[in-house]
Order: sequence, then structure tokens, then C-alpha cells
Amino acid sequence: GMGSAPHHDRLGHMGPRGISRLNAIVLGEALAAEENDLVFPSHDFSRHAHISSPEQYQNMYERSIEDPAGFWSDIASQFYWKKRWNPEVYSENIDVRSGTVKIEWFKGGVTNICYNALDRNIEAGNGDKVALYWEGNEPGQDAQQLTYAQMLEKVCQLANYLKHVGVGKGDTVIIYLPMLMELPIAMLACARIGAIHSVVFAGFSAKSLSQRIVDCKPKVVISCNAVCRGANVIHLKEIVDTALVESVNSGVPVDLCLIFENKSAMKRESTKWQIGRDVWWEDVVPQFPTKCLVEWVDAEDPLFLLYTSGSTGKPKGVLHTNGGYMVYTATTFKYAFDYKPSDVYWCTADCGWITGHSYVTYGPLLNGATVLVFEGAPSYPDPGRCWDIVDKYKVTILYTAPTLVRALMRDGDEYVTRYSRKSLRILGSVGEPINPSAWRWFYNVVGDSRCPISDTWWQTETGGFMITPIPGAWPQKPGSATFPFFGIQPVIVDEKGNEIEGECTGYLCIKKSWPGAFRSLYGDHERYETTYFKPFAGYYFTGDGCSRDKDGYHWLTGRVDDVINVSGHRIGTAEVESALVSHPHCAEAAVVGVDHEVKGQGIYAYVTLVDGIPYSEEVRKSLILAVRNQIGAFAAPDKIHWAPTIPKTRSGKIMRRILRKIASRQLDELGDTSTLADPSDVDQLIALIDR
Ligand code: 6R9
Repeated sequence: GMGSAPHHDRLGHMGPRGISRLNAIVLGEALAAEENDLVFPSHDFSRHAHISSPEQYQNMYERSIEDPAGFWSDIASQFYWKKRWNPEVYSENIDVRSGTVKIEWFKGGVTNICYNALDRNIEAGNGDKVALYWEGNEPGQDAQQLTYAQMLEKVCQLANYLKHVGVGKGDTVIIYLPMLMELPIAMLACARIGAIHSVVFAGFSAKSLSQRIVDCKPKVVISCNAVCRGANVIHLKEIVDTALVESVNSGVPVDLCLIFENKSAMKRESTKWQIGRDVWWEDVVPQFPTKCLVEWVDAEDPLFLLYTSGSTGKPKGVLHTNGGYMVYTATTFKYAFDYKPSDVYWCTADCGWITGHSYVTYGPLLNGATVLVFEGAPSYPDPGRCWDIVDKYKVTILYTAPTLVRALMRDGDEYVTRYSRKSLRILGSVGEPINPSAWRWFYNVVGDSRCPISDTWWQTETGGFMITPIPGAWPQKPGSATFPFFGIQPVIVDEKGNEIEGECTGYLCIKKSWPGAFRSLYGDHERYETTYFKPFAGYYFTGDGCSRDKDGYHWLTGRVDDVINVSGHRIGTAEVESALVSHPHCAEAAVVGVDHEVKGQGIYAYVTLVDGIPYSEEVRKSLILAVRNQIGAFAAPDKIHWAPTIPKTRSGKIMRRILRKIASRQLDELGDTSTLADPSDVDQLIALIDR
């Protein structure tokens, strides 16, 4: 069996009232537990948790919905504000008629998120506590660590340098770094001086990097010469060089590149250098003072941009602001991971994604947590590396992605069980739905059936967790993200946008705003309004499908738009298509997602070649290379399916539904093909399946 048996004495936690759904679950006893596959936190875990019963959750949740201003003001008051926010606390104008959207939280409040993450924790007596542990790619490599006080000094030196070279409030800075300590340091240095950081995941290609540079016009690009990941050395500086040539050609020159010499990967002597533009971090930053006054900013001043994929080819610059994001990431971190000061926290995500922003850097550091940053690849040198790291640093909270869980599961239990893992007390999952069998393996094998799993559903746009277990509060169901976080009102709507109640499946939307919500798309507020608030008037549309079961648990079912999720990375089908058609031999391309055992989804591309070019292995390889060069290796198609013509409706729309069925080989479920311009196109495709 799995999990601990339900505790009858849990009833002792329950008051006479509370949410009926949740009560029904807890009161339902063993039989219902088996039926529903409920997994209860141990009594001991719940007793020590911040929130230890469904009723306690329910009381807080009700207050957060009935009195958002009061609820969030109380929490925000725990941070340092130079000036308190306006009395109305928040204002949300989601105007159905005009289609305009404006969201503000803590407007008028003046604060600084870097001050709250570092100075405030130091003043509270935690200056000597470890803020960051850093584990390099090689197991034997010298590990490093920084206390809160040391980290503040590093952040101040860089902040002073950035000010010295003319970066000020409201300027943008691109950070293109791997998982070195310098990455969170650079983010915080920008935040300290009111500059807007835009971190670009170091797996993105030169083309993608230059696209982002052209869009946000940074004063400085911060990068490093190279990094080792697993057995590979990646020459990031060369990618930056190429990107900067392209951005100059697009009329956006970058005058300054601050390059960190990552000595374990590459020496500076072998790094190509552009004198006048390139500066070694180590040559300049350490010369600056270790104290730097903060730039006080309004709660609604921008904190960062993070580009993400949507259903068109152009990435969207998701914009987050200071105050609400600070309050929201800190609070979600505390409750969803039941954070305690003694925890050692490890999130395997890269700071190039939102998870690394909210739950490597800001959320944990705002709580004064000790955070582990790992440079390498989780299966290098062997699939036991994660557990080696867990034991070495006595990690208590491990937050990772289903794709890694599935990969490690396939490698076998022995890699896990040879390590103790007894420090672990909470496991977390993010990025895509976690299938019940991976959930069980994570729970039973990795967590020895002791550690609750927080399966956190959220998005780049939401800033922080939206639907997530509160681990001590209620029983879990493997594969369900459970219930909404405080202040979040998820609704499931049908095609027409009508809310559906009870047990149902539909489109997931969110009613009202919350402090961590994104405020705009950089430079394109109208696209923000049309993409997210028009599809279902009055709601924020998530792009995800969702079911609610009879007990009110939420089950995310994946994207319903043209976004695919490969190993937790969000990729727009349109982006891959435009990369493919940029290849001179490609006439047309249509990309769909297909189930993949480890990656969740794989990328399946149908390609029509220009007349006269025969399909060959060589062409296939160069098409894949085109995608790697245009986007990055993580977006490379798993399969190229040669398509003499791509099936379309008479009005010229690609029939993706049919393409998905063929991709997943559900050939007897193609459905109605009579609306196609030429139904025989489908037969032709099927005939070419094994070509
Ligand atoms: C945080 C992050 C967002 C999309 C989202 C959804 C999927 C993320 C999930 C999940 C099911 C979870 N997603 N977490 N689906 N269960 N726990 O991943 O942000 O990169 O913007 O992706 O990821 O489809 O819409 P982002």
C-alpha cells in the first residue's frame, strides 16, 4: 500500500463547521481513502505545520476571498516599507466592455525587494546564516557558500558597478548566465537599484537571445565565458557574441558586456574578446564598495521581464512589479513548502525560468531560507547525483519537475536507495501535470512514504503558486494539484465562458486579481488584454484545461492552446514552425505535441519540402539543426514527418486535431475528415509514417 493510513485522531483537528467538501474527505475514513487514493500527511507532520488542518486552511482562505485588502495587508506588513501603501490596498479594473485591464497592488507603497531579501534578514540577526550553497558540475569540485551578510556585499558591489556604468531605475539589464551564484546575485543587484532584469535561460540560442535584446534594449548584458553541464562545455560567450552581431544589425547595439570568468569551465586566455565592449566581472566588480544604498521604488514599478512562449511566434515579455510579487512569492513559498528556518531548500529549476525567479531567488531569500544552487545536470555523473547532493547538504525541501522524476524512475530505484535521504521532509513538483505513477514513485521511493508532495500549478504570468497542496492541511491525491492558494479563485468554464460547478472539466480561468499577477506584456499592453482577458470576458484565461472531481480537487490536464510543454519547458508550436520554415528547403511546417514517456510531451513536426528537394536523412538533420539554432536545443523536434501536403480545411486552416491523432498513431480515431479540402492528404500522411 502507499502512504500512511488515515488518522482517525485527525478528527480532533476538526471544528464543528468548515468547508463541507474538505470535511467530507477527512470524515470519510479508510474506505473513502482507499477509493479516492488519498494520501494523508502523518499526524506528526501536520502537528508541526503552519497550517495543520483543512479547517485552518478554510478559515484563512475564506478571509482571503472576503477581505483581500485586510488579508494581504496583514501579510505585507511583515516586510519593510519605506512608505505604506494607499488605503485601498489594491485596485483591479478588468473591464469587460472596453476590454481594458489594469491591476495594482500596494500602490503608493515604497519598498525594495532586495532590501527585504537581504538587509532585512541580516538586521533580524541572520547575517551569518547561509543564504546560498553552490554545488558545481563535478561532484568533487570545491563547493562554495555565501552567508546573508556575504551575499549582500556581493550584491552591493555589483549594484555599485552597474550604477557606475550608468544603469539606473527603469533601465533593463539582460542576464544570460547558467546556475552560478552570480545569477541570483545579478538579479538582486538589479532589483536593488531599481533596474529591470530580464534573465534569458542559458539554453536559448543566439537568435533567441538577440530577439530578446532587440525587444527590451538592455544597457548591459551580463554573461560568463562558458559552463560545464554534465560532460559538455557550453561556450556562452560565443553565443552572446553572435547574438550581439544580430542585435546590431537590427539597430539595437549593446555597448557593454559584463562577463564572469567561470574558471572551472574555461580560462580567460581562450575567450574571444571585444575590447571596449567586453569587461571581465572579476576585474571590475570586486573593486566597488560592499555597501550600496537601495533605490526605493513604488510597489508598482517593474521588477523584471521574463519572456515566455504563447501561441504566436513572438515571445511575450511578461512583466512583474515589485510589491505584490514580493508579498506573493514569499507567502506561497512559506505555506506550500511549510517552510521553517531550519530547512535547507533545493529547487532544481534554472533561474532562466519563472520557477527559478520565484522559488530559487525571491521567495526563499525573502523568507531567510538557505538555498542550494546546483550548476550541473541532475544525472551526471550518474543518476544518483541528486540524492548524493541531498545527503551532502542535508536538503529538507526538494522542488523539481515531473520529467526528472520520470527519468530517474526509469534509471531504477538502486540509484536512490543507496543514499539515505533522511533529511528530506517535503517534495515539490512543477512544470507539467505529474502522472500518478511518477507521483507514487516520488512519494514512496524518494520520500520513503514520509514526505508530502506539493504539486504546484502556476505559470510565468501568475508569479507564484495558484493551485497547490498545503502539505500539513489535507490529504493528497496523486496527480492532483488539490486546492487554490489564498486569494485565488479558480473557475472552470465551458466553451462559451459559462462557469461550471461541481464535478466538471473545462477551461481553467481565474476570477479577480492576486498580488503576484503579471501586470502587462512589455511594450504591448493590448496583447496582454487580448490574449489573456478577451477569450473569457472578465476572467484571466490560463490556457490550461482542468477537471474538478467530486471532492473539489483540481486536476490539470495540460494546455488547450498551441503551446506544448516539453520537460516542463513552454514552447509555442508557432515558434518551432517558424524556425523550420526559415530553413531554405522547408516550404511549410505544422507542429503538434505528442505524449512522451519522459519529457511529458515531445515535439512532432510535419514538414513539406520545397519542390524538387527529396526527403533525406541529411535534410531531416539540418531541419532539426535549424530549430536548435533558432530557439535552442531543448526545442529540437523529436520526429520530423515528411508531408507532401499538410491537411487543411477548405478555408485553409491546418487540421491540428488530425495531425495530433496521426502523431500519436491513433489512426482509427481520426474522426470526421470530410471538412478537409482534400481528404486523401490524410492517407498520404499515414502512408509516410515510417518514411
Ligand atoms: C511554473 C511554470 C506554465 C504551464 C502551465 C501548465 C504547466 C506548470 C504545473 C503545470 C500541471 C502543474 N504546469 N505547473 N501543469 N501541474 N503542477 O511552469 O511556468 O513555464 O510559464 O509554464 O506549465 O500547462 O500553463 P511556465
